[in-house]
Amino acid sequence: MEIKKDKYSIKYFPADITKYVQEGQTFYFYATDTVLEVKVFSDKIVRFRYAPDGRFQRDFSYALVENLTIQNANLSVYKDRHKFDLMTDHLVVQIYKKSLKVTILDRKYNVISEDELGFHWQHYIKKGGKINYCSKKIQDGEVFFGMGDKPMELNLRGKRIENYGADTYGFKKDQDPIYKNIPFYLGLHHDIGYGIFFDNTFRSIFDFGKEQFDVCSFWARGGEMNYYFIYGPELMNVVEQYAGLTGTPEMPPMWALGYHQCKWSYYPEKQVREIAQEFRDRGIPCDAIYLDIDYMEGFRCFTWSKEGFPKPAKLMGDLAEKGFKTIVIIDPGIKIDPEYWVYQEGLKNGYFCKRADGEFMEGDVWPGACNFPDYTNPEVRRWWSGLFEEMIRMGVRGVWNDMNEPAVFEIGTFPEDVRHNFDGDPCSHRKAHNIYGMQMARATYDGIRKFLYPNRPFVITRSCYSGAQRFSSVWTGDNIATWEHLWIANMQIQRLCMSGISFAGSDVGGFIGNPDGELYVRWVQMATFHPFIRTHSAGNDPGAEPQEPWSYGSKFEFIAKKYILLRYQLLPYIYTTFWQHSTYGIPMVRPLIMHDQTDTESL
Ligand code: NBV
Repeated sequence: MEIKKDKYSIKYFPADITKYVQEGQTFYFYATDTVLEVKVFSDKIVRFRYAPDGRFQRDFSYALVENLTIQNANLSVYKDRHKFDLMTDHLVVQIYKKSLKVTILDRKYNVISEDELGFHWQHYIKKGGKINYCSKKIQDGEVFFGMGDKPMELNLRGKRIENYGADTYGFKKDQDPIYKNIPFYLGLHHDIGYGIFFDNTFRSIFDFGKEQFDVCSFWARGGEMNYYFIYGPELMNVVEQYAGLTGTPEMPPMWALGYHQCKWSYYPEKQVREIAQEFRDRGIPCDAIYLDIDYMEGFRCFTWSKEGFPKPAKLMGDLAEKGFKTIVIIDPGIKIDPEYWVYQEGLKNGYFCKRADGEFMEGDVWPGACNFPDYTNPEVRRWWSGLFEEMIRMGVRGVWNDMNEPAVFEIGTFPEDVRHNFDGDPCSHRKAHNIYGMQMARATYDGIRKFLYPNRPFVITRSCYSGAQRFSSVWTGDNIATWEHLWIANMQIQRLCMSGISFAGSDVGGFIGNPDGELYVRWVQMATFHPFIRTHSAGNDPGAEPQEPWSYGSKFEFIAKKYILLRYQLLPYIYTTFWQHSTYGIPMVRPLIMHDQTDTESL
């Protein structure tokens, strides 16, 4: 029987260029129905955007800094029978008439990046829109880095990576996706480093030579093929320029770089006080103590447990006197409870996400059945940021955003039909999923920043998209107390730093399970040199042992203390490193490859 290929499984390719138009630093190449827009952002940054049916979508990005300025590039254009050469002071961008293929070279005509099939697409009849692909040749000896928090070897060559953030309790080495969505990678070959930032919030996939040894491709199930090419040639320079596009954090308060202590959960307040006192009695510096979900009344955000934390302002005041900042957790799930003011406000104003047919998005999380604010709506973000006023007045000094992949019990995350405002261009969850956590962190940051002024804000988030570093620090989620996870955490922090997110740390000692004294102190030693250092553990788990610097006997306490003290000795240096990061986008932790990129084995 003859199998007919239906039009939806066919991959389509652009036709040949028939005309081109230049408008300043932007070029349009027309190939029958397909248009390629090439926008030169600087001598080293070029954006490629494809409209397969001739119509571009809204040019909107959550990732880019506001008011991104386009730098004047010294541009010239040459044409021959086969192609157009767009020249800047650093690059030669060749657009081939055939199928809109792109090759990018340096000014010595070394190939940096060369399309294999280049841009092509498939109709996505099941869900709507198109699956937009781009494939490039892998150059001899090429290695790949970046992509956020992936818990694997630094070099991604031979791997396939996916971005669709997930709540991945006890994630394993090589598990993918996990919490974060950073569609940015760096390539390095022949001592030439470059970056590709694929600014598409749909589920995206990157294949670094797994399917075909010598082909690197990336695609997304919706949206547009819209990517930035960033030329180094130094990897350091690529990361700096990526930071120029997606931003860097403001300077944090100095205390945020000190040692932090956390547990799920210190409860009731008596235990918080005891832990704080232990630190002071033992002369172990500690700047922040965290309250996990049990500080709330029935897990209702912005409330306090009457039993466990009857006088929160007094507690936080007393902690402040001892030199501790109090950080509280806030999740996105708002308990469906007609008596609860946050729920009432959200409901009255229509701030919660709805399903396609108009019902509210309802899902179980810690408080039981919940609705979820639509942080992609600017009005919702304003409301959410206002909710922090009272907390700050009472003494909260930082906020911890968890479960914002978003996580929902039983079903994992929101169903794809859930609707979002997406800053005025409504869409389904397929498009908003990867930026949900980032927009939550943004709204949280706006509130903390406003109400803490003139003090500096501190926010930490589990999920994020490119650009979230402007608003928040991150941690790597629910890791495990094993030696392998110690290694994983070190890879994740280096990878995050290369991916524009420097203010990052892991749960010291491991969240799940109990480390022994040696593993715990090794973790403290490592985290001493990570931008963010916080011990955290699932203390509520059956069989969980205490996880504080003194929990493993005096020998290990001595070592943990020694390193925490070293951290404080290094604070001026770490603070300066943060300043370099904040000002120039220089990563705070730099893998060896960033110092000697001629040696691709030096990882
Ligand atoms: O709020 C409880 C935990 C938190 O301690 C942890 O850091 C988060 O990653 N949270 C996850 C929810 C429960 C995890 C099983």
